[in-house]
Amino acid sequence: MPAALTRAVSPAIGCGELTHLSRVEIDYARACAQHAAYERALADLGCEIVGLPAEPDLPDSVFVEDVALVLDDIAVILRPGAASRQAETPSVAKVLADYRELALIGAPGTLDGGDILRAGTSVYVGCSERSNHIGIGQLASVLVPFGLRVIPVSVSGCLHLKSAVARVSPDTLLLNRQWVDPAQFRGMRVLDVDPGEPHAANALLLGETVIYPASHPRTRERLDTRGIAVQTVDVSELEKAEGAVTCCSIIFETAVRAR
Ligand code: CIR
Repeated sequence: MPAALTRAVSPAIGCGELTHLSRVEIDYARACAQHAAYERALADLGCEIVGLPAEPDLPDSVFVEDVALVLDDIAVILRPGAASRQAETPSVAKVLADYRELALIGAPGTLDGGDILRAGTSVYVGCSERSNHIGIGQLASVLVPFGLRVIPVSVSGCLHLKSAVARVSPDTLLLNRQWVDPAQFRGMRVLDVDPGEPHAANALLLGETVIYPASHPRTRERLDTRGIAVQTVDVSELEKAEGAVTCCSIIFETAVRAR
């Protein structure tokens, strides 16, 4: 059974990091309701929710994706590129230690989970403002023994690689080519976001269904046309904090236990 590690929205979410967005007020109660509906969508698709309590002093801590990468063989505790987010890792590491052996990205390496996109044995990692070459090199060393190949990818104009591209089927990427060059992903089919919806690439593939933000209806139509099953969630308050659907969970198989 898959698990989804999530963390409740911090009451300080309005003070989080912003890189490409201007600050607008976030309705905390609405953000919590949207997060709860997101968790329900994960549960409806078969995930056991492993929920962490809110962290009042860590504004961005709902975006758990950025602090760990969990694979069948190992969990890698990342080192977020924003200093304000580095204290998010210990509580996530403590939970994941029940399920996997842990590896760590160490200083001066930085790596945000939002920059990591797995497709089979390829692990694409965005060279972004948050993830540096040292962190990417450390990840490559950790993953080689498990038969996984890290492929650094150029990305610009957005926060993370997965702001620009995400998987919507085993071999299809939803992608904004203004921010990432599709030629970097060999052997994958590409579905372009609607040009009027630049933030529409972030999608969470769970089994054969894509959890997808309600804010990108024209791109959603493109998914429908391709025959991709979509479960829409409203994450408008979390989008004001520069988050979307991949960043609010870490999905992993629980059947694989630490050896
Ligand atoms: C940040 O800038 O770190 C947060 N405000 C948003 C992080 C979103 N993370 C993600 O999409 N993986």
